[in-house]
Amino acid sequence: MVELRIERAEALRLALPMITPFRTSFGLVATKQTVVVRLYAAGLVGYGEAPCFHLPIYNAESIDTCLHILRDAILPSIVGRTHSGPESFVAQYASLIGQNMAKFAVEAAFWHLQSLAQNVPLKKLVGGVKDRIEVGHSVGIKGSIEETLEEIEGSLSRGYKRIKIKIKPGWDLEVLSAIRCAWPHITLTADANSAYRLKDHLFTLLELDKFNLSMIEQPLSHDDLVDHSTLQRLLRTSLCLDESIASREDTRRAAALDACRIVNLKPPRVGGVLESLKIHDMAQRLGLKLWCGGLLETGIGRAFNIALASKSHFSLPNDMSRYDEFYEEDLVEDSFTINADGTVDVPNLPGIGFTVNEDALRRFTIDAIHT
Ligand code: OSB
Ligand code: MG
Repeated sequence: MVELRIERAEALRLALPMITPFRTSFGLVATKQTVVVRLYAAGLVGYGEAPCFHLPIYNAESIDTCLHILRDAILPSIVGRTHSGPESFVAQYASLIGQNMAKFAVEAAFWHLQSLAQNVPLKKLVGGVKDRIEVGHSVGIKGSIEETLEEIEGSLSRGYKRIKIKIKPGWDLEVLSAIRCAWPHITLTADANSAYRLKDHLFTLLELDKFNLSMIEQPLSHDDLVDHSTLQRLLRTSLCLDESIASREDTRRAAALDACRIVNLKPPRVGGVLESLKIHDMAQRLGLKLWCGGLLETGIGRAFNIALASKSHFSLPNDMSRYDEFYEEDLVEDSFTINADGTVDVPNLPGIGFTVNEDALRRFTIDAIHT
């Protein structure tokens, strides 16, 4: 790592209209807001993204809390200081409780600066080893089963290797039966975003075993490892935790309780690149399978997910839909494409491997903070 003095910083609030609104059990996103952080050092610009939601519906953060914490705590703690590497950088704001997406965005921008200053690809810097990663597409809750089958047919034809559908009580067994009827053999998963309770929905949850799903993602509450552990004992299908895993400690606890067999690692949810690297190594040590999830990031956030997903222990297809499944336009000029074999190439260029489209960034920005 090289010493870098952060001269100034910016946090931009963006509003990205979605081509079709994305519905999960926790609500509807029609315009995705996101935060892009820019850090300036040594004549270079580093970018990071905090893919928060407009309200605390996925985790406890929102766009407003993220901007508040960046403006009033994180950015002042790092600007005007010289940092010898990511460890001492994150130590500046480590006393803050939570605020993981805000923390991730600034740390990501610092890793971007490091990769530019050292003239190496981000993939190298984080210990990535793969040239290509497998990718899947996440299908929101639709108005009808027909619409769901149509979207799946489209994304399979565009090369995605695995389909994940969003489920909730009342939108589960019937839609899954219809999908399995149409495609008995595709790699299929279901994500409930915490919509079920063991005491209310045990029968339905056990029925999910019929569909040969490669996992069931976050069926129960984010703070309920105990009930996840009970459910995992009753199911043949592997459980995967998303919202429940906000740190390496959560990963250790989930493994100790056998609350899941698989972890969906989202770098913004766990608050950093360093924390992601720790969870990667811990999952490997504890025998948990790993893949990289998404939060409807633009090409900026996806670049970090791709670099991390190129590490050795990521073994299942990652949520890495191309921007045009969700948005008219990306924030990078050279968005990744999906190869015919359902993979995405991991860039080998110095930096994040993609060129930020400053014009698009300006057009979608609705507010900005300067430190
Ligand atoms: O739970 O994985 C999730 C999108 C928004 C919030 C939560 C989730 C998702 C997705 C989309 O499933 C994944 C993607 O970014 O492609
Ligand atoms: Mg999920």
